[in-house]
Amino acid sequence: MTSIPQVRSLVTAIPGPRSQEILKRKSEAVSAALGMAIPIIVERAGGGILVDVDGNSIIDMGSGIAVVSVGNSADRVVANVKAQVEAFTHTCFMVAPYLGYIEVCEALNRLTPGTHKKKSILLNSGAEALENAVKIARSYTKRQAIVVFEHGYHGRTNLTMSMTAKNMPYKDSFGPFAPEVYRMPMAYPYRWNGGAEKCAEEALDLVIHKMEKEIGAKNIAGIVIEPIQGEGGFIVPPKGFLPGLSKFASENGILFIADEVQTGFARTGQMFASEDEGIVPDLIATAKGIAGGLPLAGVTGRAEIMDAIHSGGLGGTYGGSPVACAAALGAIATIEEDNLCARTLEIGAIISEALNAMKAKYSIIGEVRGRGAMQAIEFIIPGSIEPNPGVLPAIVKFAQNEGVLILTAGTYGNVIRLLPPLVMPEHLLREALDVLDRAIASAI
Ligand code: PLZ
Repeated sequence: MTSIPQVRSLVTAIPGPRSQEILKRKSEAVSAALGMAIPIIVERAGGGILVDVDGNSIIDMGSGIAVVSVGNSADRVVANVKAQVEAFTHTCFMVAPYLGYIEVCEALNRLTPGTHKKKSILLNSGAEALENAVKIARSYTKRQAIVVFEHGYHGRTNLTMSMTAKNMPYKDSFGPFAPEVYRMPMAYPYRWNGGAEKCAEEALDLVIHKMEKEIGAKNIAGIVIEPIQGEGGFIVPPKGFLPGLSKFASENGILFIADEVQTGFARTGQMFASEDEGIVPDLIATAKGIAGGLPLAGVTGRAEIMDAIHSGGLGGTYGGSPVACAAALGAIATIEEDNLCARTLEIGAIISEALNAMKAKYSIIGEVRGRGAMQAIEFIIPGSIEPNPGVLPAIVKFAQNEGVLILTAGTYGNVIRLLPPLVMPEHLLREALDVLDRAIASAI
């Protein structure tokens, strides 16, 4: 267990004087293009707590954007990383291979949905995983079109930025964008014209119709979708939408590519969110929660697809770094041995009950949605479904001033999302939810 006391405690205002000093240096040294969710400088972190340089202990409801699901500096991650850096730090897997990379691929092949023969490659980031999934899909199918969705997020490289839906801040002024990326309407029940029921009835047919008429099914290499959209605002499509897309893909020689970068590794209460409706993706992109905070990502897929690429066609200097692989083996062991999927369901029940109670009290809450330890609140102008991004800064600030870090999301910037570490003690979780409740009350 972490040595950091699992208590929320503020000894200065946020930011405290030492954080302020260092944040001044940040403004001098670091590009202004980088955002910052909370104005503190972190010194240590563990379990559900971030400790800043002023000695404030803040409840972490973001996990570094769904990364430290096993907690910061989790025991097995730390032990494996220490042993690995002492043994060796880098050879480049394509130059001189090592066991850790192979063991992470074995774990991915075993844990991802489907009992068919699978193979994997490892990369450094979620975006790089998506880039590679697209390369593999195009090479395997000998087709070029890639289908993505409104509100989707896939990264910040040129191709993945092109696949990402939202202009500001991800794309604005950064064009030209990659060709052969086609965006389909997303089955977004809350905002579907006519409501959630109509969404369940109409969305799949509409998307299939558009793919057939506007792209041509035989030109499509892959359909890329997050089973629950992350940055887009934790949008959960209605039951049947993902299985319908997957079926359309397999009937038309299209690869179904699940972007489980944010939803993967127990975040939603199952190892992968695709499992919820029994989806077996042809390719699955993973990152974030895979390695307890070290940069690592993977693409896992049907062996015949993964092996169809010419020799030397995939790779990179650092992909599957031995240190990141050691961390991943520690993180995966933690998830499996400590039953974090089951724990996530308990966390999810607590969050869902609290958020729904808030929804009943506050008319600025339009919808509460998500699954497991990935749940969100969408804020609206009362009496309408008009997005209400204006209330977020005050809510976030109130929470920060009370020692709780919460993240925002959403195409309309009107969503608060909760992504606590899956090892967060229950009392901290309940405290954070109580602070959020008071934060919303204060913002009305
Ligand atoms: N696919 C579904 O959520 C990363 C982005 C943070 P990288 N999401 C956090 C930001 O503002 O840059 C993400 C994701 C999904 C792909 C990615 C990209 O993963 O590791 O950030 O490249």
